[in-house]
Amino acid sequence: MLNKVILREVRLPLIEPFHMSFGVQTHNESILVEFVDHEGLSGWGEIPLTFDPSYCYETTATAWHILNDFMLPLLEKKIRERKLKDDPKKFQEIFHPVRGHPITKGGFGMAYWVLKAEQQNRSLGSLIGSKKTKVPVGISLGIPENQEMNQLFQEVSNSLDAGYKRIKIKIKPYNWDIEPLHALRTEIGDSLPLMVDANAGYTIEDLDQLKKLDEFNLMMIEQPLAYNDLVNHSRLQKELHTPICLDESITSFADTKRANHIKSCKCINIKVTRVGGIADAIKIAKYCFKNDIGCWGGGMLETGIGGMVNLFLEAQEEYNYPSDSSGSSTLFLQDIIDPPIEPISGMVKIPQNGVGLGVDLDINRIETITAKKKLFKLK
Ligand code: OSB
Ligand code: MG
Repeated sequence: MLNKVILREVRLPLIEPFHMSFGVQTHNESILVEFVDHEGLSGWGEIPLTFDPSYCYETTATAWHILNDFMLPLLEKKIRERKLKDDPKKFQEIFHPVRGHPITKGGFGMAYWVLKAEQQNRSLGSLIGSKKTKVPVGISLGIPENQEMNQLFQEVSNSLDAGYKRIKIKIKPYNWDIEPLHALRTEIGDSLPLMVDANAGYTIEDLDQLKKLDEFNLMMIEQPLAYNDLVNHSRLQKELHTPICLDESITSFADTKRANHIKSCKCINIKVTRVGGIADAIKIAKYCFKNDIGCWGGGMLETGIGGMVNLFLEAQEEYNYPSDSSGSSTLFLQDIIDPPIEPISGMVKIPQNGVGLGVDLDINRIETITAKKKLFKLK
C-alpha cells in the first residue's frame, strides 16, 4: 500500500558543459520521485529535464506543475476509490486524462516499478526479465568548446583507451560535421566504431550536406531532422546508405509503429522516460526486434537513479547496439548512488542479487543537492 510520495527537484553540476546543436547543458536538473509504502520501503524514479524546452517541450517547471496539479490528484483519487492496481504495467493508465508529458509520466511510473521490485525483494532487472549480466557501452561526446579539433582527438583517444565500444559525436550543420568526421577518419582510421547525433539540427533542404555524411562509414546518424518530421526522415533514409536512428521523434510506442510503417529509420535510441516509461520501453524494444529495427539505450545526463534503470533495460535481449551509459564519472564528480556506474573495458555489470535499483542511494548527498521538495501524504 502506498503511504506517501516525495518529489525532490535536484541539480547536479556536470564535470564539463555538454554542447549540442541546439545549446549547452551545464547541470543535470531532475525531479527525483520517491514512493514510500506502509512498510517503509522506498522506490525511486527520475524525471530528467532542463529549465528550457529545447531538447523536448517538457521542462523541470512543467513537470512539477503536471505532477503537483494533475497527476498527484489523479493518484489520490484512485487511492480514495480503492481502485489502484498493483500492476506497474497498468499504473500509468491513471494518468491517461493528462495529454502528453511522457518524460514526467515515465519518470513517475519508474518509481512505482522500483517500489514493486523492492516489495518483491528482487531487482528491477529480475522484475522485467532482463537476462544479460553485462552490457556493452559507448560514450556520447559533446561539441568541444571553441570547436577545438585537438580536444576532440584527445577525448576520442581517451575514450578508446578506456575501452568504450563506440564513439558518438555531436554534430552541428555545416559548422561541426564534415570537418571533424574527416579529421577523425584520417587520424584514427576506418575501424573506429563511430556515429553522429545531430539533435534535429538539419532540415530536408540540407540533403546535399547530409549525403556527404554517407562517406564516413558511420554506424548510424541519430536524429538528423526535426522531432516532428517522420515523413522527411523517411525520404532521407531512402537517399542514405547510413542507417538513421531516431531519438527526439520517438515519444511513444505509437510513434515507433508510425516510424516503421513509413520506414523513417533503421534504429531507435530508447530513452526510457522519453518514450513514456518502462512498460513502453519494453514494448518498443520487442517491436524493434521483430521488425528488424536496431535499438539501444540512450541517456539524458541522468543521475545514477535513472542510470541504473537504463542499464536494467539495456540488459534485455532485444537491445543490440552499445548504449550511451558511459558511467557516472564521465558526467559527475560524485554520483548519488553507491557504487557508481563504472564500465570496465566498455562493459557494465548488471547487479544480479541486489534489490530494486541494485545499489545504495546517498541520501545525504541527495538532500544537499535538493533545491525544492514536497511531500504528498496518501491516505
Ligand atoms: O540526444 O542523446 C541525446 C544528452 C542530453 C540530451 C540529449 C542527448 C544527450 C546525450 C548524452 O547524447 C547521453 C548521456 O550520456 O546521458
Ligand atoms: Mg540524441
